[in-house]
Amino acid sequence: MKKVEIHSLVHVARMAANEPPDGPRRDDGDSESKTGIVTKTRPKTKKPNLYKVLLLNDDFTPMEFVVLVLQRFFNKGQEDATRIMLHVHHKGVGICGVYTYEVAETKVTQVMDFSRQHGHPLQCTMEKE
Ligand code: TYC
Repeated sequence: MKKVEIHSLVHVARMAANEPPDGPRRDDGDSESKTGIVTKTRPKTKKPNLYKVLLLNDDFTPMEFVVLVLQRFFNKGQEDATRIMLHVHHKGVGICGVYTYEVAETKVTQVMDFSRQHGHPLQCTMEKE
């Protein structure tokens, strides 16, 4: 009769119960019992890089135009848009929103194009958080 170590039996029992050798885990819903295919489920937790979109103050762009920009491109209401515009007016720079790279880049382009089309020197830029 072949000698079998107790811990090997535990290992085999866990395999039979479809548990990993180091103890039970939650069922991953991959139906290994149905398909015979073993997969690993690992939650994807990588956070995207985020970018602040900034408005810069100048002496010429009308306040109402800046408020319109904040409403149109940054989905701000009248009150928030006015607050951000006045912040930029007084401090020189302010945050319109925080977005992933491609969204931030699109917002900057939209604001720069819109401002130029209306003959205003309003500047918009982005910066990594
Ligand atoms: N300083 C401008 C004025 O007095 C208003 C303004 C606010 C301009 C914010 C740009 O990003 C800006 N008309």
